[in-house]
Amino acid sequence: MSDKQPRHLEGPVVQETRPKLQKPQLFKVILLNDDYTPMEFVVAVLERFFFKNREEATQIMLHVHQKGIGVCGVYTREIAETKVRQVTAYAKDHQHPLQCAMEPE
Ligand code: TYC
Repeated sequence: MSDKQPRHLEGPVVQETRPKLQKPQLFKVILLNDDYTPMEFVVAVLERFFFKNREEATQIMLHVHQKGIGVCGVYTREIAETKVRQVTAYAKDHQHPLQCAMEPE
């Protein structure tokens, strides 16, 4: 005779659930200053691609203008890559030398 009871007569199965999810690495998308891109164009970029309002966009643009570099936003890798690509293409399209890049947080 089997010494094992049927499953339905045994105690509950308790599964240890320790979430093993990693937080995604984040990247800062940055703008670099230059002498030629019009201030108004940089403000428009910050509104269009980073969803800043006019006031925030102006502050970020002036920060970059004065300090040489500034953060537009922080995103996961693929979003950050897309922002950099979009801004770079948009600037090139308008024949401005505006440089956009990303760096790990
Ligand atoms: N320095 C530019 C000017 O005086 C303005 C500017 C600001 C350009 C920010 C690029 O990322 C930039 N017209």
